Amino acid sequence: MTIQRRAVLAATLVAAAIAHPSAFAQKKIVLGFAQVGAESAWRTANTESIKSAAKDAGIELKFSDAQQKQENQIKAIRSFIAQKVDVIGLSPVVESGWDTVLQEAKAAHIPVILTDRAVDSKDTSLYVTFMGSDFIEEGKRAGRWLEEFEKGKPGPINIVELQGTVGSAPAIDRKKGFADVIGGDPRMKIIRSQTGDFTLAKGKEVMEAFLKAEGKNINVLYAHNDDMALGAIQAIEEAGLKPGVDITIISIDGTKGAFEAMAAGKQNVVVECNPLLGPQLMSAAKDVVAGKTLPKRILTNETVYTQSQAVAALPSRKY
Ligand code: GYE
Repeated sequence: MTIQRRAVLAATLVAAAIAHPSAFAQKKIVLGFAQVGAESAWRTANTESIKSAAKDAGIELKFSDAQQKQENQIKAIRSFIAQKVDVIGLSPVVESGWDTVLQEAKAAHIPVILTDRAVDSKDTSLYVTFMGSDFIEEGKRAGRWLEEFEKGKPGPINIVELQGTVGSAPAIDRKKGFADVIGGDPRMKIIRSQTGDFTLAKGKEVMEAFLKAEGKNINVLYAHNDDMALGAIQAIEEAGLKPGVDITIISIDGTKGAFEAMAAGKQNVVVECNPLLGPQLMSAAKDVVAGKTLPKRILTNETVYTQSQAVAALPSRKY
């Protein structure tokens, strides 16, 4: 090409860009996100993190709240496919029953990123990556803390368990991890175990039933999340007992409510589960659209907080 022809071409392109700026601007990534619901403080923090990270990353977010119902999440995914979004983010309420809709996304060439909770699909090509916590490890951390706390004390140690949503990855795994650790200790016994659906109201209701049935027999409460523990603390106080003293309280998440309960001596320990997954999700969405390969599993870093550590960390707690 001659210098003159190049100059003409460049001038033509500049003129076209001025006439039609949108055609030359980089296309905004559209992310459809199928959220579980708004069942807990963890979930609220997770949703806020996703919304604000999308804004910061310049990603257009189509957000759907499924109110803890799988059928609503499946509907949301189908509508994202119909709208031809670039990427789908999914936090699956339960583990099973996703193959059909994930195959539909795959057939439409829309990549799916799993966040927070896992699916049990055998075909791992149905999603590009799964980012979130190791729930079995969280359950084990709860169990290990209890073993340490009860070291040298005589049994029996009667435990009641408030499980998360039936069929959800965190409920299944947190139950298993905890049982794996305490199972070898003949003093430890789970005397009651029931779902509280990860909500404060149900946690309170089920704890009331446990207290009615067991009276002063209960030594420990293991709750799969903070909200259920906070509901249970109310039930324990209403029954005239001292939470954190008469009944040892263990829960998972590490939200402000649990930290405050620990600072007040009403809860003994919390195993952290980080909900601030938004920035990680946005960078994964960008990578996927850019054609990069992601690791199949992205793990979140977490820790355990005791009462004194909670007091120190409370002022800077973000959720
Ligand atoms: O622990 C609980 C929420 O999936 C890790 O869901 C999440 C769990 C979290 O309702 O509070």
